[in-house]
Amino acid sequence: MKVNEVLEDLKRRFPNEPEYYQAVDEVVSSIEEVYNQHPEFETNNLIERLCIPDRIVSFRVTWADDAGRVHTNMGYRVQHNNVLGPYKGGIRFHASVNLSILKFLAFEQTFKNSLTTLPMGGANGGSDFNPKGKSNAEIMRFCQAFITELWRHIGPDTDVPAGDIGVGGREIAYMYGMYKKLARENTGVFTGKGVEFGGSLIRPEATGYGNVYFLQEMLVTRGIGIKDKVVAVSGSGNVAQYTVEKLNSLGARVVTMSDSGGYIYDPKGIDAEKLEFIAELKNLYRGRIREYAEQYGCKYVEGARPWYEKCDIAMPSATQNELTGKDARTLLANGCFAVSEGASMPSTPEAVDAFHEAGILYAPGKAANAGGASVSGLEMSQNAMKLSWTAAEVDEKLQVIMKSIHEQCMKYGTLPNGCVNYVKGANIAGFMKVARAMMAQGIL
Ligand code: NDP
Ligand code: 2IT
Repeated sequence: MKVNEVLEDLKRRFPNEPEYYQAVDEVVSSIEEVYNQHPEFETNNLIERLCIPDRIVSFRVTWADDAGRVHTNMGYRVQHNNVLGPYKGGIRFHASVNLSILKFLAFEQTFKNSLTTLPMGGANGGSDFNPKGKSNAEIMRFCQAFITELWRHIGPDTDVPAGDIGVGGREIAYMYGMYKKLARENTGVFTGKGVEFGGSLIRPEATGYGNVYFLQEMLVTRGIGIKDKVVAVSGSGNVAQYTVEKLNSLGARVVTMSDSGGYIYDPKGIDAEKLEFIAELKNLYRGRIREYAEQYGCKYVEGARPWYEKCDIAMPSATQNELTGKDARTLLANGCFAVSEGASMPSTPEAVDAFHEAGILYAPGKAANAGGASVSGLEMSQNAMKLSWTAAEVDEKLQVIMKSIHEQCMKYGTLPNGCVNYVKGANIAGFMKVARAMMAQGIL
């Protein structure tokens, strides 16, 4: 199959999966030229094998709430590609979860993990379970029910899940506990575990910190410093919180954060103390970002995203397609000169085109948010060696990896005019490594 035929073929064979087509379209259009320079790729039908997941496991998850009512959700694991190493990627618990979303995430993870320089394949999974408003005991029972099915498909050398939306340290710990009981082994089958039982230091921070490290690398290419820059961040979960923490430590001023209800605009900046309030609000009470505006007397905009506020830099860190073409044009009109994605595929194709046309610095999630997967890879290494590195050691390795990802993007994405197309760079660099490994391992 030719590379330009694959998208139509997928649409025909797998109807109604828009996020999946969107992720595939972005990759195939950036690799087409390189792909066609390698006739052996087409002879081996590499593109079709690369776009269709190796395997999808789906199952029913039944659990009882605190009142004794019995609920059934769907559970999934999309094992996309394991040519570089064990399947590896997040687990998402959100009411919107479906196969289109998980297939896009697993596809994207394959290239992201390739970029990390570590030996990991790509996967993603989750459930349409909605964790909002659930008690701790309900979360625990759900995680246990979910793993009762999933455990037979994962393992430290086969598939290593981690967190994503709705899945943090608490959920990983419950899933890991149940896995251990069923598998009768104590191995690093999940990443993002508690530090007391094999988790890596800096893993909770890694995605947000990594995104800021990547942003810094981009800014350096234009001789721009991060100090005093005004940054709009979306989201207020794991990725957003540590993005803001790192930005603050470097002297930037973060003026927005958001959740699924709306966003806050605090022109004085969300400093360390205010961030502590958000961390408590979100991590302990599962509260709403609106409460920040009540606490600190700033603006809250219900049902909107923060892209209409003036900023120098935007770091979308909530969810897919949260930044549209119209949002992108508004950001550009307000003088925004850099966008670095903490979330997975947060900008729509129209927004990405607008950033590219304007020639601003724009980093796609699969490069900029690869810090989380990278430290997950480092957690796997520590577990395999049965030792643990200090926070400083892990942070240093994370910085080296983010620098290397930036270099790979420059290598494959530098345009004749000297600008870097980070989408093209990340996709080609990620793809070439996977393609070479697939060619070497034969037709499978
Ligand atoms: P969390 O669950 O910790 O936080 C998610 C945040 O995004 C919350 O503020 C949530 O609001 C908001 N959000 C979720 N869905 C929507 C929606 N449909 N519309 C508006 N807001 C929404 O997740 P993470 O921080 O871990 O993940 C955020 C993004 O980062 C995802 O795209 C994920 O794939 C990506 N990512 C995460 C990594 C990790 O290590 N955790 C690694 C790499 C990428 P609310 O509280 O109202 O639900
Ligand atoms: O999207 C992602 O990279 C993640 N949710 C984390 C994956 C991982 O294996 O740490």
